[in-house]
Amino acid sequence: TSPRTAWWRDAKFGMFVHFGDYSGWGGEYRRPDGTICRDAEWIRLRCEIPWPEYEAAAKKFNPAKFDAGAIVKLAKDAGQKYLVVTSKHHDGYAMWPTKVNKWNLRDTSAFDPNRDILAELKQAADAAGLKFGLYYSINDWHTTGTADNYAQYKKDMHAQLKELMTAYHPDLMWFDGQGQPWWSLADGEELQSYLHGLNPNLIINDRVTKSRGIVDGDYETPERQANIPAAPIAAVPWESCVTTSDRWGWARYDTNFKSSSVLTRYLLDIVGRDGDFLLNVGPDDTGVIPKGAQDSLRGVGQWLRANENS
Ligand code: JFZ
Repeated sequence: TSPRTAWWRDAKFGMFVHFGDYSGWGGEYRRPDGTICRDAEWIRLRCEIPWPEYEAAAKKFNPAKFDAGAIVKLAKDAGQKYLVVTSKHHDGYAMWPTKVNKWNLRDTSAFDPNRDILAELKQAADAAGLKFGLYYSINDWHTTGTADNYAQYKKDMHAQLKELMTAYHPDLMWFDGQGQPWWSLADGEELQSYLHGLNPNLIINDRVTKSRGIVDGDYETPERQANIPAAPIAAVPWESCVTTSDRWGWARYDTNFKSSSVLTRYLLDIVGRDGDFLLNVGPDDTGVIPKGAQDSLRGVGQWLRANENS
């Protein structure tokens, strides 16, 4: 196995952060007929929110209490060694001031325009000695939902990824949303070599390409469901992502937080089978990680510290 991926193989435990304009909805949409539709980061599509209404809500999104130092401290307290943060989820909204379009936290929100949460997180992660990763969705409902010009979209995607690589120097890119008819194996391979051209040490997960039954990218990210650790694929580096509650993005109804002992058992199970555990939290509409998730994470860290010498 390659020295390039050594830090990731040693890391074992990371924090996944699902945070975007969708967090502002709190997982609930009141339909015109008065009924409530519930989802989380998929709310735009699943609840069929009209784009003008969805964009108007993004203009009011103001996670003023977002505190990168507090998030990184929580990860440290939990014993986590790396972060993976959603830079752009399926709704296409960029959490950094991209120049490619205005559908981003700088240009379409009520958030302080002088702030850059990815820069804040990168700085806090560096200060704490945590590795820094970014999630990026290949599928983009805002653009490709209706687009016929996928070639232009792919160019824009490369441009956005260059912005991310240049401004935030991620150690890892975590792709998702690759299962689209317009995304080919060749597109994934081209993207992977483009990114390695920008940083030869970058670690990239398998969802950059269509699965061919062997691992593409540097490691496999199986996901059976958000609540149960995935089964490993023999002899392949792998990571299981699981969320602390039932949803990835914040939803106000989603309060069924797993206990510290359940999460510790997941960690031991995954690590015992040579995987990494990427445990998700969803900051709320103000940017704060729900207390239930915080408590569970700190409990895992307490267990780790109590048992590190035994
Ligand atoms: C994707 C996203 O759609 C979801 O919102 C979240 O970000 C999650 C981490 O990733 O969902 C998936 C992706 C892959 C599988 C299942 C859900 N899978 O391979 O089983």
